[in-house]
Amino acid sequence: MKTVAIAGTARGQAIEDGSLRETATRSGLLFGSAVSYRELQDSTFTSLLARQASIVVPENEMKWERIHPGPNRYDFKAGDALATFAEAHEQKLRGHNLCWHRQLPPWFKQLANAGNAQELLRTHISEVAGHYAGKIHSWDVVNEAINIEDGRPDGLRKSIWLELVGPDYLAVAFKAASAADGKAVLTYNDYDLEQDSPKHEAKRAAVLKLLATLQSNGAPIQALGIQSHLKASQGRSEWTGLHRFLNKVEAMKLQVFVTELDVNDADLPGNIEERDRDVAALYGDFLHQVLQHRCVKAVLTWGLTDRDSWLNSFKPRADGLPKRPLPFDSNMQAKPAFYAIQEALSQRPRTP
Ligand code: 9MR
Repeated sequence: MKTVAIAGTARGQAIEDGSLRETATRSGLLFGSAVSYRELQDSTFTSLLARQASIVVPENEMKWERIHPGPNRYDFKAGDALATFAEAHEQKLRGHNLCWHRQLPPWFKQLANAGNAQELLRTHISEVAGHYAGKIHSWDVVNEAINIEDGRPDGLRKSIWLELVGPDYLAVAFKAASAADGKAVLTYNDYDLEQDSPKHEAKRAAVLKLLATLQSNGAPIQALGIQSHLKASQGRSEWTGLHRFLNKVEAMKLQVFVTELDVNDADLPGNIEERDRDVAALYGDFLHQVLQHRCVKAVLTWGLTDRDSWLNSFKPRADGLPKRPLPFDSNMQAKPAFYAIQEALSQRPRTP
């Protein structure tokens, strides 16, 4: 791995007053993070969020199971709370997400069938995107539709949507989102697109095909979200595949958002200084690379502090130590990752 992020730590400390929000703004970028409704109740956290983020996204609160708990019942309370916070702090708001195979409510699985699924999808999108119309910077319209392991030639995941609606469900979702909210940047969002590995290369190829198919079917898609859940143990990378991929996405006239960035330190030794250094180095290296591409307009981490990272509840370290995947630690103090992000944002090449 390059030493750039380590140098960034030293230099970063001299400019620690610059928040990530301000630094991103100076480079013509948005920086922000995913937020949970629980975090929004914590005033120490919300001061940090207001200062550091110019864009926010609800971690779970706009997903089907939360926002559409009954066939004819919508619950906008938690999503509205974040929308109000974002407005009060002049932050942009991402919507996540309108169509996914996970976090569907129990009623959906009982009620949905091949005869009504398309209509259920359209109605949901019309209600939810309609409710937030005018307030959303960008919607993740479809999330994680590719799964190479499922073995289909087009790479599409054998999801409940594919099963009940067929491959057209993606175009249906994008058209419904566009009808409900003509202003939001309509985005396709997926993971495993970053590394120089055969697995990620196959996924990049399938995503490119998917984007091209959507465009040729007249689906109103304007952006790609690369989730960027990175692993600190992945080792050195030239990011060759990612560069080629982003050039192609840019040629398709799509914007790109880094939507869910974090660095999983699962396989690093326990020592905190070493771990923080390696996590920061990967943040710095990755962002220096992707921010060379003019199509990349926003960077969001999946959470702001280690305290609330999904990685700590879902996939604990083998030694039981808490993971440290985000720019702020559990006491909301900036970590080396903060300075690495700050430096990468500040070095974004200027728009000509
Ligand atoms: O961070 C989210 C976690 O709280 C949820 O329980 C989980 C359920 O699937 O989803 C997590 O967020 C995911 C996001 O919505 C889509 N990309 C992967 C994220 C991490 O799993």
